[in-house]
Amino acid sequence: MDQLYANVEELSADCSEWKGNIQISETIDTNQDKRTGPQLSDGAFAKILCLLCVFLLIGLLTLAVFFARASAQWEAGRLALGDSFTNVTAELGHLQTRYNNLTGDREQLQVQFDKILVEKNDLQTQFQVFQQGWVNVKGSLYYISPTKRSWHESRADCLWRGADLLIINSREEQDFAGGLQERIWIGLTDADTEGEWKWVDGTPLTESYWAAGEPNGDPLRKEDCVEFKKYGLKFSWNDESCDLQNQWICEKKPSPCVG
Ligand code: MMA
Ligand code: CA
Repeated sequence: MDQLYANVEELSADCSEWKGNIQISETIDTNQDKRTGPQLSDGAFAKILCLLCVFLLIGLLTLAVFFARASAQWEAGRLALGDSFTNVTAELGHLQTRYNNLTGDREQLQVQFDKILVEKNDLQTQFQVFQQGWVNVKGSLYYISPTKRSWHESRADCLWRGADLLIINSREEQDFAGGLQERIWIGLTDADTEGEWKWVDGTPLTESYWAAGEPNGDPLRKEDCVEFKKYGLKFSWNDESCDLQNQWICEKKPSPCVG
């Protein structure tokens, strides 16, 4: 028990000491508040204000430099953009010119293409005609038979081909048929009226190339049809029996080219 009282007293003594300390420190703190707070001197305040002004000035100068640099960069950028715009405009002009030229070229090529297409179709038609045995000479098509038949069978073949036996109405045609160097039937006959020679289209004979002594109209042979016989000569025709087996020549005008 005595020990207990002794401890309490000891604690009480410690507490008193601690309280004393607190009071001292409170006194010290109170004294400090009175020194640093409201009692800032005018000189110190002016110094701080001056310092703030210096910082502000430095800040303003920094901003001014930054603004000047940004402005210069912006101006440079604007000029570069202007140059780019000028270049792009010039390039656009060149491209427009090139486009116009190419359009002109394309139109010319289209015209050429159309012409070539027409020529190709024409050649194709001619080739087909040639394959069928026709040759084109000065605007007329001629078919020379590879075989021999009578005059009437020969004419029937020409009609079947959409043509008729050759009617000679120019010196060129006479020379062309004479140049074939064969006995060949042409579209001339006097079968309707003896001695009255007519072409197969019904027109009368005006320009003739009879061989010497022809037409002799041999009554025994009933010579009502005309052939090339003396083919090496300008005057080469002979009247012959229509039943003789000869080659023949058909003639027709080319049909207009379609497509
Ligand atoms: C053949 C015959 C006739 C022709 C004479 C020409 C013999 O008959 O082709 O038509 O007139 O030859 O000599
Ligand atoms: Ca004769």
